[in-house]
Amino acid sequence: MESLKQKFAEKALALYTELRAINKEHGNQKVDEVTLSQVTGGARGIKMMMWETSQLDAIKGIRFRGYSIPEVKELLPSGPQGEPKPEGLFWLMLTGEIPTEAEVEALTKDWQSRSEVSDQVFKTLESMPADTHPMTQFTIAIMAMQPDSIFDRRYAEGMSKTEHWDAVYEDSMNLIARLPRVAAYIYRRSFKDGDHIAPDNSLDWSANFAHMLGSDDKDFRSLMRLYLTIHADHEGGNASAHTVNLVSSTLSDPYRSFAAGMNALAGPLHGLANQEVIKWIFEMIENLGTKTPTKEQIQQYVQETLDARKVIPGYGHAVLREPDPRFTAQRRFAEEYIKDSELIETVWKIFDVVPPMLEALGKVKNPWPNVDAHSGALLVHYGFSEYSFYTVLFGVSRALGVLAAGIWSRALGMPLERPKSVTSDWIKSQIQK
Ligand code: NMX
Ligand code: MLT
Repeated sequence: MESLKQKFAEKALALYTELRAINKEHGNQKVDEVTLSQVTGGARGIKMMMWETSQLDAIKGIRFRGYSIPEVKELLPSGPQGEPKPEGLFWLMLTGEIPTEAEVEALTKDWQSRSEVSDQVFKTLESMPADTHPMTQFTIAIMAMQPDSIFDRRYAEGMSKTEHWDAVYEDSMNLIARLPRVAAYIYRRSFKDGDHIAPDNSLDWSANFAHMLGSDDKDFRSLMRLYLTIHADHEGGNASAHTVNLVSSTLSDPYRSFAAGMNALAGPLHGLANQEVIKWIFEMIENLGTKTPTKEQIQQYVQETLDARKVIPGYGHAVLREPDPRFTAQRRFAEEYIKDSELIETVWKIFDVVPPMLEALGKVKNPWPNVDAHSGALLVHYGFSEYSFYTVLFGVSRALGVLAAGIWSRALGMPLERPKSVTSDWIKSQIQK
């Protein structure tokens, strides 16, 4: 057994035993109270699931096994320019430990050895019109890989419950290893006339992805390392993660559960917001007739969007109540690596203009930018302006968190997820009481 799997097995078995004891002794302890407006308001804040890989704080933002984004950047093994490698984050999410350079190197090699994508997947993609939305192509390609599921085969052969996590681990590792190739293939067939670029297996996961997309620029490789790290996980309640968790709790295999989660990510209030942001900015620039709009001009355009009863994409969050540290990490990257980008300057001006305007509406709980407010402008800077592809990039990264969490869920023997629903009559009957 390779060292990551071995390490995980030891930690997971210990936690499984500990949690059973905790549940036995304290299972009836109350951890939450639910109000009517939470029931009718999208279940905000209700504690109803376990998610080992990360936890979100409304003010401080995301913590991956306790580590903030600046700490992750500081501590995880990194590429040549100091941006963290997502391989290291995956290791951290599975073990709770910061890996060594050698451990990350070994994980890169493991993924390289699993990265071959079968021709059947490419044939499936080729059967779709090239202008099919990249997120639709992405979920169909994931499902086209499903016949490779080790979990599915071993379940049919009668594997015992104690082996579930092992089969999910194998599927998850294979899936993560193959996603960059699949995503790059979708990008090149959609936007580069099918002029595909073969993988370079001497590169780490992110740099190889950048290479297959069409860039060997060292700064873009660094951006990909950062991007694929910071989008990986945002605790379990977000729509894509929660979907994966729900579907995998039925013992549907990692391919099926991940594809389901990607359909949630493809919604404009969730991951698709990254394409909506840049589309909105491009439309604003065209509408105003300038690539360097003033704050007053931006203010006027924001007002028009709000008057049309549309949301300002990239702003607001269901949990966060301060600027998203993932926005700040991308801003820090832009300040360090990019000089004189009119588009990035515009993103920063929008950051000055939008929050007070949303605050003035009196109903928006969080007026601050989220992760999606910045990512598009960075990608455009490096030549990737085809924004309908952006959510696929988010999805490749999100695989790390949701699949790591899925391995944890099976190792801890989490049961079928099945919360309670109520009717409006039931709600009325409660009020009359
Ligand atoms: N622009 C305009 N109105 C907004 C915005 C915004 N950016 N954010 C919230 N509101 C409105 C919201 O539509 C609601 O209006 P109404 O009562 O008329 O229906 C009101 O403010 C209260 O909403 P909140 O409780 O503040 O937000 P909620 O938790 O329901 O939704 C989002 C969170 C993220 C869905 C919401 O802020 C939004 O639609 N933002 C824009 C889309 C976006 O950037 N999504 C990406 C989230 C991050 N991700 O990658 O997933
Ligand atoms: C995410 O990364 O999943 C988004 O910020 C949405 C969320 O956390 O609800």
